[in-house]
Order: sequence, then structure tokens, then C-alpha cells
Amino acid sequence: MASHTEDDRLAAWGAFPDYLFSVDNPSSDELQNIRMVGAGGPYAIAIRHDGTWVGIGSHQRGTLLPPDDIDLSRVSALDIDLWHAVALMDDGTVKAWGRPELTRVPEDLSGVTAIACGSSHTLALKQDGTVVSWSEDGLMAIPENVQDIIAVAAGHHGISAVLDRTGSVYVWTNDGYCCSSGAPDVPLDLGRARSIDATSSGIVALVPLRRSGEAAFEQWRKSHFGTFDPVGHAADGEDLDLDGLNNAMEFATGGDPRRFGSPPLSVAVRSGVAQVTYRRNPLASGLFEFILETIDSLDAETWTPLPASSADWVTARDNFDEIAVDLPVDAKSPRFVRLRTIQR
Ligand SMILES: [Ca+2]
Repeated sequence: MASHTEDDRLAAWGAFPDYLFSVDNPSSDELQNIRMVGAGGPYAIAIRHDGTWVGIGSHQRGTLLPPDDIDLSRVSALDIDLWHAVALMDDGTVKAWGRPELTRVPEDLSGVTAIACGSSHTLALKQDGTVVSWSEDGLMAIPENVQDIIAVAAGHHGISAVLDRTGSVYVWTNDGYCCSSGAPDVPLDLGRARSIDATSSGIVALVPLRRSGEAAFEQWRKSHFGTFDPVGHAADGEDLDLDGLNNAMEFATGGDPRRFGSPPLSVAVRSGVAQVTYRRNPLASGLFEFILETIDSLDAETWTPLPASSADWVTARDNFDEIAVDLPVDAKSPRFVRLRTIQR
């Protein structure tokens, strides 16, 4: 770890394993007047205001030492991994050094605003929100749907992660296999993320702390309406398919807000007992309270909540749980039942 402090000194901490070779261990005097720092893998490079530099950690027998022909005073971002380093220059071009097979920056690459260096590949983010990626095998494919990108991260084993303008995070690996979501062009099920970074063993995403179920509700809006925010057709009170269930109720009961489907509550009467069945989205149960209420006449004003019972039958279906509750009924007098969902 290395950190650039407010008064331009460098703080570095961590441990270097014994198997690393050629370790730089500068004195604190050398770590003054630092303009920026790039770190990752076994090495950190601190660039001073005068364009000189100092390194900390293992430079891999010289592999990670900056070559003389790069003007470090013009570096605006720097990332390092096990065997190569990548610098974003102030004119939007990219320089790389380290193992030769990893440092073949694509010709004519320009307009770059951010870079990320993995152990075996590199990512560059361009001004237009597109991403360029390369490894020792040349240019790497970028998944479809990955556009309007604002941040990139690269890990080991060819893992790439990007954050788009809406807050969706996409992750993929060299061979197109994705470890978490199953498909590289499907965003991770995180809700809205603020930033991403990579470690040697995976990807880290910073997501706002929310109540249980809120991230799932955001993701639900995104998959049905293309936005994380409760606006327009995605607002909680909207009912696009005109089935009488607003979006909050559709999410809570595992419904499809764009398709008129079966109601979330049904009743079957058998020999003096009404079995009341309703759908509950397991992802929503932390955010919504589900209350069954009964009333004897629709002219009456007060609905009576049914006590939650441990004897309720719960059956897990694909997208929801089905809750069945037995309700005694008298054949001679009507009884009505309704389901309320209250956002906590
Ligand atoms: Ca609806």
C-alpha cells in the first residue's frame, strides 16, 4: 500500500514476501515532494514534482523501473501490477513498461482518460466512454452493452471490471467467462455502485450502504425500466401494465411490472377453511412488511390484520415464495381478505 499525503510526503506500508528480489527501500528523505504515486503488485513508484521518481518494494529485477525516455513530469495516472506498469500521459496517450509481451500499447491509442493494469492485461478508458483492452495476445474483446463507462479496474487472471454512468458494474475475464453474473454483458447484481478497484484476487466495488432489499429494488427497476432511480415509469406508485399493482407492490410480490399477470393473492375454499395464498419476493422481505387483513363487510371501515403464524406454509418458487394461510370461514357470512405491503 502507498499513500500520497497532503503535505506531499509518501506513506507506504505492507510486507514484502521473502521470495521477492531486488527490493527498493528508500529513506524518508527520498519520499518528499511527491506529486503522485502508482502502486500495485509488488512495487510502488512515486513521482516527484520535479519529474524524478523513487520506488518502493520489489522492482522484479528491474522490470518495473521506469525507462529514461518517459517524461514522468507528464504522467497523470500510473498503475502497476506484477510484471508491467502503465502510465497515462497528460495528452491522453499511454506508455507502458515491464515485460515486453505485456507492454504493446495499441497503435494510435489516444483520448484516454483512465488506465488499469492487471497481472496479464491492461485496460484503457477513452473520452467517449468506450474501453480498449490488450494482453500479450493483442487486443481483447469488450463485451457488448459495455458503454458509457466512467471507471475501469483490472485484476489478476485477466479479470476486468468497468463501472458505467448509471452505476452498473460489469465484470468479465479473458476468455469471456464471468465469475459472478454468468454473462460478461450482464451487470452484477449490486444495485448502483460508486467506484471500483481490483485486488490480486478479485474486484472490489464501493456501493452505498442501504437498507436490506433496497439494492435488489434498484436492480429490479434497472432490469425492467433501465434506471436505478424511482422516476418516470419506474416510480414506486406507477402502474405501467394497468393491473392495479403499483411498482412497489409488483416488486414486493415478485410480479412483472410490464406484463398483466396473475394477481399476487388468491383464495381457495375447502370444507369450511379458506386457504389464502400470496406471493412474496424473498429479496423484498427486508424492505417490505406483508400484512394479510380481513373484514366481514365492505361497508365496514376497519380491516383486521391476521396475526403472522408460524404454521403458514411457505413454498419456494422461481422468483418468489408462495405463502399459504388457512382462514376459518362460515359459509353463511361473507369474509373478505386483502394483502397490504408496507415499505419499512
Ligand atoms: Ca402493475
